[in-house]
Amino acid sequence: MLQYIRFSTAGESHGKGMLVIVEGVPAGVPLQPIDVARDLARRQLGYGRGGRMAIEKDAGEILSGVRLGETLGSPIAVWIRNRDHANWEVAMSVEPRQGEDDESLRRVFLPRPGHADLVGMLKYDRPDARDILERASARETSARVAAGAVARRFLGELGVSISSHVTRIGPEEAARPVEWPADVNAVADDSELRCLDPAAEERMKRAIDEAREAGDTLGGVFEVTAAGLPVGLGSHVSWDRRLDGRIAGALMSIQAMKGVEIGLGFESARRRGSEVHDEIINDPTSTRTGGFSRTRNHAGGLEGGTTTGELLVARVAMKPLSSLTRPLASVDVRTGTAAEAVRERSDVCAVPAAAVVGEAMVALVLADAAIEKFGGDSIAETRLNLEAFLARSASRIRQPE
Ligand code: EPS
Repeated sequence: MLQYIRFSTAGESHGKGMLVIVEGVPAGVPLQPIDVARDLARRQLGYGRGGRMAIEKDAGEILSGVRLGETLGSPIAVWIRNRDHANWEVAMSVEPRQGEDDESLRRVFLPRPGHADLVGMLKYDRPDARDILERASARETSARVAAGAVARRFLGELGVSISSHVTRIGPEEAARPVEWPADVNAVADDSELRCLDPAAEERMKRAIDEAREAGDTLGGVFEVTAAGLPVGLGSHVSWDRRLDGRIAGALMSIQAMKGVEIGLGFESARRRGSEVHDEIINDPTSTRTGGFSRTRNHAGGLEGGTTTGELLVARVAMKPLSSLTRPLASVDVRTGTAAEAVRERSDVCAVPAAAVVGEAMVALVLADAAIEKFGGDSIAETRLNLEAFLARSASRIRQPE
């Protein structure tokens, strides 16, 4: 499917830095360095992160596509420097290095189970797993978050806001809030685990401490929500325009993600239809939903691959990180003999950071779907088209006799 807002990232974890180019954002979107820096800083947080985050101070430098605080409609490039590169200049040198040994080049011959190390070495015919793991690293998500910050700013101009929170770390699950906060991110950003349940958060932190002491790692589940969406993004007409698939694909593309649920998700497979589907009521005041609303939101804001205008809800399962300080069994690829996998410095748990990356990926998909639906070379044009569509939907509504 043609993408209207596209982005590409480049960069290795311990190379010079990460670069992202975002194309297709209309002109006139207010965008300042702080918009990017704020999300990059949020991605660096979270209880359970390792030593690397003390080194990096990601802010991102906007290189193009923005002038005097507004987008120009041209490609937006953002550069994120890797401060840690100063410690890796030999091992990550672009030029060949003569006379260096395996240790100074930080070559890796002991692939980690669960990581891209082994399949990447085989696929790309590389003798050194460093050639693979540097790009497979979730450091790349910093570039996605920079792109997502641009998409978020664009969506903000259309009245759409995106939040995330963590619902599970390993065995510990958060209770759903009795009263849902008006601004989920305002509450989640104040929590070390982006968790809305303070009691569960304490248990989660203990679980992370225990995993760290055991030389192990923990995964979890986070939820991304998008509020203020208009009805009609995505489409039922072709498989690749269905928004459920586009959102799930984007979220599953994040390193270490193993599952995505929309709305009630897997639970809907256990229930009868009458206990799943959200009944429709006439609601002329609710313009974003086309003048109708629902008694509940099991659909998670999507029906027929199209937004309903209700809250979009996607939950994502993250596996435990595959760099363990107490390594699993592997094979030395030089000799074929059994050996422990390499010990790489890493995080014990990165679910809160992954939630911020999830926000970015959802923002990028929704921004793309918004341009697909409303077009516009300027944000003013996009907004006019959105308003005209909603006015047209409202004009169709019949008041009950
Ligand atoms: C990562 C390993 C760790 C993480 C890194 C992802 O890096 P290092 O090997 O330098 O300790 O800190 O995440 C980031 C650098 C980041 O910015 O999120 C990995 O192997 O995927």
